[in-house]
Order: sequence, then structure tokens, then C-alpha cells
Amino acid sequence: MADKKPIIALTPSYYKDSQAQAVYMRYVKAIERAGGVPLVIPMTADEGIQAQVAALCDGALFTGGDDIHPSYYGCCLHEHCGELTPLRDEYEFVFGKHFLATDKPFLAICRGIQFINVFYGGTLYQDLPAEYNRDSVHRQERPYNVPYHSVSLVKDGKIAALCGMDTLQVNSMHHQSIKKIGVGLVLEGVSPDGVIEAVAATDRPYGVAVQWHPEHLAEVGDEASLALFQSFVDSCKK
Ligand SMILES: [Mn+2]
Repeated sequence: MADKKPIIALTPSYYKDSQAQAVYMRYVKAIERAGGVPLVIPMTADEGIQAQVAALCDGALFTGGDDIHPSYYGCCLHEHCGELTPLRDEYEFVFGKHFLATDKPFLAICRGIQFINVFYGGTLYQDLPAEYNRDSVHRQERPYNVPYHSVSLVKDGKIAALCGMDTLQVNSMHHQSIKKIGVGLVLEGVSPDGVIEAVAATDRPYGVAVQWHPEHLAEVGDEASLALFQSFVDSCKK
């Protein structure tokens, strides 16, 4: 079965009103387009189930979503911290514990980079204007498939190599970001106002995390975004 497609676990968000777990179709399409099998994982904190899910997938895409409760990085709740979803925090950290114990590839987007950073022991700004710089507004208006700010990529970094560029034009729909980078992660890119926008993991062949949303930009053919998804899914075949 040499041409079997790699199975990519997608982490869903929780929608309280309908008690539903779901992911945006853009993530599904981006993985499908790159040649992977997008598999939305169950929202349960059951250790045995998540261990099995982690074992069956070839890679994981940590998607965007609500803010992570700051207790996960040892901080008190700031008044400008955003919407929290305890159910998502709980299942994602259990899945993460099992999945990230392997050296399987991951791609992490928006909340995803924040989750990865917290998992690796880092911290977050709970609100950029309140805790970092009041002029650092990283929330653009719709449409989200147009760039909002640039990201300077670290020279000789993983993303610079994957995309073949030293600067990217990205969208921005976040109000939190990495404060202290977790152990085992390295800086990959920063915005003009100094916000950490990308990191990579050093404990596996492929572990890339970005603060922007390449799934929106991939829809309009942005080459760097397509390259991110393609390189990620390709790395999951190995
Ligand atoms: Mn940004």
C-alpha cells in the first residue's frame, strides 16, 4: 500500500450552543489538497482513546480557536483574556501528551502555535494591546484571505527553507501571542512590531507552528501557504 495517504489528525473546536465539535472546512480542504486524509479527532479527555488516536494518525494539525486558560502556563486570568473553552483545553492537552510523545510531524495554526508553546513549557501574552504594546493590534477585518502584515523569517530557518523566502505577507486574526518560547522550540519569524509569529520544534523532523492562518491564504493560491501544507503532509508520509 505504498500510495496510501497519510492520516492527519485535526483538533476541533467546541461550539457550546449546539454542543458540537467542528473544524472549518478550509483546514479539511487544505489537507486534502496536499494529499492527506483529514481526520477530525474526538473531543474527549479519555487517556486510552487519545492514546489510540495519537497512534493511528501520521501527523497532526492543531487548529485555531479560543484562548487557552492561563492556568496551563502558570498565570492568573487577565481581564482581557478572551473566550475560554475548558473542554477543548482538556482534550487537546491529553491528545497532545500522547501525540507529542512521538516524533510525528505537526503543523500548528493560531491557537495551535499557542497550544504548542504552552505544551513545551512557554508562556503567552493574554492580550497583546494590554500586555505587550497597546499599538499591537493583530486583528484584521474580513476578508481574511488578504495579507495584513509581514513576517521576517529567521535566516536559515525551517520555514524560510520550506517557502524559499525570507519575508512572508500574512493575515492576522489573533490578540494573543507567544511571550516566552517553550523549551525545544526555536524562533522562526517575527512581525514588524516584534510579535513572535512562528516557531519550530527541534525534537522531530517536522514541527512548524504559525500565528497566522495559511488555510485562508492557501484558498487564494498563496505560494508560501500552499508550501506549508504540502511540506507538512509530505513529511507525514515518511
Ligand atoms: Mn499577527
